[in-house]
Amino acid sequence: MTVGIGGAGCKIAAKLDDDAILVNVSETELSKVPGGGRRILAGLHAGKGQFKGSRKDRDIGLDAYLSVKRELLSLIKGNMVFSSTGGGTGNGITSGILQDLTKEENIATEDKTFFGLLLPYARLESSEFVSNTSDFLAGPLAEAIDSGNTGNIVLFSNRLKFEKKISEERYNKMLVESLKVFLSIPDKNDQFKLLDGHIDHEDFLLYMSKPYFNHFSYFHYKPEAPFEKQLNQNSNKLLLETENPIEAMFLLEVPEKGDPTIFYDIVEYFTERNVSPVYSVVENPELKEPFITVSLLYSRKPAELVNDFNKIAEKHAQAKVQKSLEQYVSLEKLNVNLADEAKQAVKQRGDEEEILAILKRLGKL
Ligand SMILES: Nc1nc2c(ncn2[C@@H]2O[C@H](COP(=O)(O)OP(=O)(O)OP(=O)(O)O)[C@@H](O)[C@H]2O)c(=O)[nH]1
Ligand SMILES: [Mg+2]
Repeated sequence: MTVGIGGAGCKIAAKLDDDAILVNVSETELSKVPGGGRRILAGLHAGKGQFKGSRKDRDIGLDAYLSVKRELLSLIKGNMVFSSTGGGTGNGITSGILQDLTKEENIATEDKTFFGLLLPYARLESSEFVSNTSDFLAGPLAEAIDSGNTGNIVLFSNRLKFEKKISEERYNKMLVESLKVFLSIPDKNDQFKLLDGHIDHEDFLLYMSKPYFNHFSYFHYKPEAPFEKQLNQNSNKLLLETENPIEAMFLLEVPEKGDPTIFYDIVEYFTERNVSPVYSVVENPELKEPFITVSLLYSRKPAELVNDFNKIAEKHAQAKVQKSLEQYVSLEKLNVNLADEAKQAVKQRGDEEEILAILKRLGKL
């Protein structure tokens, strides 16, 4: 089951799962989400009618969390939660969940929660979204990861959406389709003939229950070319960039009568990096060439993650400062232009000597 929180979280969860539970503080926003299942309206203390969102204020989201805390904490167990990190509602309610998970003693593997978080593109999105995200990564998320009480965390990014000017609807579809490729690993193991290794539902669940960042990608695998190069070239552009993996999983699908031994090079690639991958090789008769789905778990320390994120945000701020500096510089340029003007004026009066004197005074000669 899937839980969507706030604007972005609800839209994405509803696309992934017809039974998704959708949570928001705004009745208007909730009723507009197409698809999905039950709606939960989180209550606001100060609310006089709840038709507005949290207006990017994470404290309002956190306040609303209190009204749904008990219900949500049991709903998210063993399930997937989607939220943006920039919006007030998504950020606030998800922060509340993470803070409560952090306090729990010991959460069983099958009860761990998977988080799909949508990060703003710092270069182009509003500064409130960016600072909410920094606070979220540095605070509730960092603490929850340290407590070991979350499952995998996937960091989706809106970078590609803005850079390639993709519509929200289409981008959400891309995010969901991409995640579905990763989530289909255990079903494909059931469905297709197994040639080597095996990932069953329990292995998959165990993998998903680890409190690390999950970066997954998929591509047609060419056995004659180095795996490392192909992995780098095909990194998933919908996700935040990855770090060195500490664990890995891959599913290799080969065509009928395909060579079932081409996976050894991939295992070797990982073992050279001290990672022993969980893997399986299956025969997919619909394929013409091998196809690989690979997931890397990495443990970017939250502080470093925040640093990365802040660096992008800082660059953005610097660009702004640079712009205003340029405006200032153009004032100076105006002085130079004034010199030209003076030159022009004197020229009109026909006094060449005077021109030289003026230019000298302006430091031009
Ligand atoms: N990819 C994508 N990003 C979205 C979508 N809706 C919002 N966002 C992003 O999510 C962030 C804003 O968060 P929302 O989820 O809209 O906000 P919210 O949680 O409803 O919080 P408030 O509206 O402030 O109450 C920004 O970074 C937006 O670019 C969406 O449908 N798809
Ligand atoms: Mg909203």
